[in-house]
Amino acid sequence: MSGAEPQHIPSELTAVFRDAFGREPSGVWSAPGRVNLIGEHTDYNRGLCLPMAIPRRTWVAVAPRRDRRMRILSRQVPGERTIELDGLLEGNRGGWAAYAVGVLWALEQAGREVRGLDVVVDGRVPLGSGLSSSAALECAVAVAAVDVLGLPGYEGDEGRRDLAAVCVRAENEVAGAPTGGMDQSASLLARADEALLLDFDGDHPPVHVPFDLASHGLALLVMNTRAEHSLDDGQYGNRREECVAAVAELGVGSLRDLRPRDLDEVVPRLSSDVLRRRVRHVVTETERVTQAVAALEADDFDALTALFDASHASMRDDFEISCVELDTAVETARAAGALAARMTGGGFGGSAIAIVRDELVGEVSRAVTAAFSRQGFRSPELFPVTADGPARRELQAP
Ligand code: GAF
Repeated sequence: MSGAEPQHIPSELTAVFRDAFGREPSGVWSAPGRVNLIGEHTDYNRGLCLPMAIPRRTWVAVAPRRDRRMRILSRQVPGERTIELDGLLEGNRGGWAAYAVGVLWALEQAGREVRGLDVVVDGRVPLGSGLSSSAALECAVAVAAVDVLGLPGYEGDEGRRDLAAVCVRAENEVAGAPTGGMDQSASLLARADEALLLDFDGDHPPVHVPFDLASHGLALLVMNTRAEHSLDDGQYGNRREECVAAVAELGVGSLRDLRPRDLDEVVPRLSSDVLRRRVRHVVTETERVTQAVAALEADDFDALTALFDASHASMRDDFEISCVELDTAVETARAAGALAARMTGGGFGGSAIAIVRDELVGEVSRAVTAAFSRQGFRSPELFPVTADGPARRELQAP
C-alpha cells in the first residue's frame, strides 16, 4: 500500500461540509503525520530528535462561526460534536475533538481573538499508530484557524514555531496528553525531502537535514504493528515523571546537562535501577541523534545501522517502551535484509521504521507480515514513505 494521498479528498470533504452545515467551507487545509528517524523521549528532556513528515495527512474543511462554539465531525468517527469554548476546561471537551477545540482555546490563551468554527475532518494518519494523528489534527485546525480568523503573528518559520507551542498547549492542557513538542514541530515545520533536526534545549530554530533515500536506491518502510498505543493512558506520562524524578535526584537543570561520558560517575547516584536505565536511555539517545545526522551527511549507512540498532535496544531494555510486536517487526525486518530498523514515536505499540533497499521492500514486508501471522498478532500495515511538506492550505473557497 502506498503512502500517497488521493487527490479527490478536498472536493469530497467540501461536499461533506456542505451536507453537514448547509454552506460552503472557507477552504480545505491539511497537516502531516510524522515518523521520527531517531531521538525518542528526548524532546521533553531538552534533547535532540530527528523527525520528518510523512505523506499521510489529516485534512479539514473549515468555516468560521459568529459565536464561540465548535461544531465538528469526522469522516472516520460517527456523530457530530458541539463544544462550547467558554468553560471548556470545566465542561465537555468533546473526546477526540478536544485536540481540535483545544487549539482555539490555546490560541485565545496566546492573546488572539478567536471565534467558533465549523469543521469536517478526514484523518488519513492511522489512529493509535504512533504516527502522530493527534498532532496532525491539531496542526490542520491551527493553520485553518489562523487563515479563516485572520490571526496575526504566525507567518514564516518563527511564527510556525509559536503555532507549534499553541498546539502543544492544546494537547497538554485540553486533551490531557503530557507530550513534548516534537510532533507538532514536525507537522508545522517539516519540508519535503528533508528531516528536521530539533533541539529542545532553549530556543533553537530547526535545522533542515537533506533526507533523500531514493537517490541511494533505498526506501523508508513504515511498519504499523496495529498494537494500539495512546499517549494519554498513563504509560507515557509515567516515563516523563521518572525523568523529572531523576533530574531532581541528580540536582541538574535537565538530562541534557549530562553527556554519555558522565554516566559512569552520575548514574550510581540515582536511587533505583529503573531511574538509572531511564537516564542512560535519554542521555545516549540524544548523542545518537547527533551521530545519525553526521552519518546521513556522510551517506554512511553502516553507521546508521549501528545507531538504529543501539537506539532500539535502548528503548527496549532501558526505557522499556517497546513491546513484542515492535520487537518482532524490527528483528524480522533486519533478518530479512533491512539495513536499519527501530521503533518510532512514543512506544507501547504503534509503528517501527526500516531502511530497506528498493528491491527488498516486498521481501521485507512479506517477512514481517508472515512473522506477525505466525505469532497470532493483528496483520501489520506496511508502507514506504518519503519526507513530505508541512501543514498547508490545500483549497481556497470556491
Ligand atoms: C510522542 C510525543 F508526542 C512526543 O512529544 C515524543 O515525546 C515522542 O512520543 C517520543 O519521542 O510522539
